[in-house]
Amino acid sequence: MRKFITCSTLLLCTYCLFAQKTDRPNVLILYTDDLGYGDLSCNGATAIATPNIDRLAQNGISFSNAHATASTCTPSRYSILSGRYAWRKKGTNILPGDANLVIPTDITTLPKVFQQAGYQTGVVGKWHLGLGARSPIDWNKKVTPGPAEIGFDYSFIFPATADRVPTIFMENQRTLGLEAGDPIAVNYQKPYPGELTGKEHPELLKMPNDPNQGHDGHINNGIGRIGFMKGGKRSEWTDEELGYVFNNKALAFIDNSLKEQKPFFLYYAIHNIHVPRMPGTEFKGKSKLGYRGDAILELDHTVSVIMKGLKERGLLKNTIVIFSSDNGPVLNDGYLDQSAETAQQLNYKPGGIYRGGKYSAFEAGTRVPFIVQWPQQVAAGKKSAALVSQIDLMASFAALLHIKLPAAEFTDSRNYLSTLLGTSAKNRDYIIEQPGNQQALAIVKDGWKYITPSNGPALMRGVNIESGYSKEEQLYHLTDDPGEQTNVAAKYPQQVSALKALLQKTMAE
Ligand code: NG6
Ligand code: CA
Repeated sequence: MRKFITCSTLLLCTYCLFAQKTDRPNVLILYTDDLGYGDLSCNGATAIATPNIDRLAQNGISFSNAHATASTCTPSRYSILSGRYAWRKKGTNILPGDANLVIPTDITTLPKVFQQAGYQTGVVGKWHLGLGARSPIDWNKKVTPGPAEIGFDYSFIFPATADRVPTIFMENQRTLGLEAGDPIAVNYQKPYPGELTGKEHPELLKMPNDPNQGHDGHINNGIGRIGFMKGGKRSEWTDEELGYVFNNKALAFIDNSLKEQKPFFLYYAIHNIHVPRMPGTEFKGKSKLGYRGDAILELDHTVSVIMKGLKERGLLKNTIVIFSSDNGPVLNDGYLDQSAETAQQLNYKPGGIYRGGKYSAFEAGTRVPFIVQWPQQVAAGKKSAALVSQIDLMASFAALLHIKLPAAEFTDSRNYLSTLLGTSAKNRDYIIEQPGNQQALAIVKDGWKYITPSNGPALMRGVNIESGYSKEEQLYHLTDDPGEQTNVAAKYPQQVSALKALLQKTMAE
């Protein structure tokens, strides 16, 4: 077996020659968590600088009307990986950390498309799509089905969110660092006798939770979490190491695919900037925006580490890098980390000009940063206002790689490759946006947006975000009113009927 060489100058080595092949570019999705459209300096933020992410935009194409399918995590991730709207399937809303896998193992998925094209596929970072097929999950054994069964050759993940138990890493679906004699047990109902909780022992917490929002169960690393856990003491992570560990695992996966002489598809689901925001110590206090801002700086650093890693391996030119987020921004999502206060002082708008945020039916819920860099094919410094959705990555990459999606299998994914690569300005016909409230949906077409009537408070108190829920029908003319200030449903009843009919038709498909 040949020894792998990491190089920046040996342009004639086999690996670099292989790396420069154009028919099967490497694909890296940098999928961030809860990052708002307005959280990047290239999208207008002034209170924070994100030079490394901005550089991606300068070297590629940046979209101003790109959407996750939902304004929360699990449904957006379900869609990007399966090419299907999550509202079609029950049980795909925000999952507890002990939920079972929600993506069926017998359907075509984004990573399976890459596998069919001969790629090495991997996921590193946050999972939050459930694991196993039976409850309770035995965390002390290999847990299947999981990433491997939906198309990832390699996985290095934490199971749910950083604020949910179990607070462990899993490599290829096995808990890392588990010791015999200290088995892990997890539940979301009641504490284990003898285990200290944040609720009873706030004096043990290094970051206070917001008492109105829970996060006062199991304590790991001085931070209260949602849910209860015992055992596995030496397998629990330290929040400050997450960025470092995931970056190393992402680069190690890339090295391994080079060794295998295969192109890679890496879905790097970056844990930042979800709560609890407890960035690496070197980033603490470095921004003007509390730990949320510090987490953005750490995220920007992650992008620099990964991009430098690609460059050193001679992979920059022929790797498609996609940078995006799973849903819009939230300031107070359960911990008192000064994010809301500092944002108010600096009049900082993480959603940019868009209304609402995470969980919301308003635009800031799903309109997220979206950048595509591919030096070999995509012109640098482009901007696109085309309507695009993460749900289309599956069909678009299938088209790029000449993989035929099974005609008999239903998906919502469509081929918009030319728009994504900037050679066309073609909009997606329409998109459907799913807020946290399962009763509501929104549809956007030709600059108009209709939100279905639903129950629910107009202001989500805990997180202090406008929900976009109303018992009235809502219609916004996004082209003239991107901030969704004026409901024009009464003025344009025909638009309302047309959008409503299209939504109903899609839901019936
Ligand atoms: C909510 C949590 C929030 C966050 C979110 C999931 C409460 C009160 N809030 O239920 O802190 O964990 O779920 O975020 O429990 S997401 O980005 O993974 O969708
Ligand atoms: Ca999220």
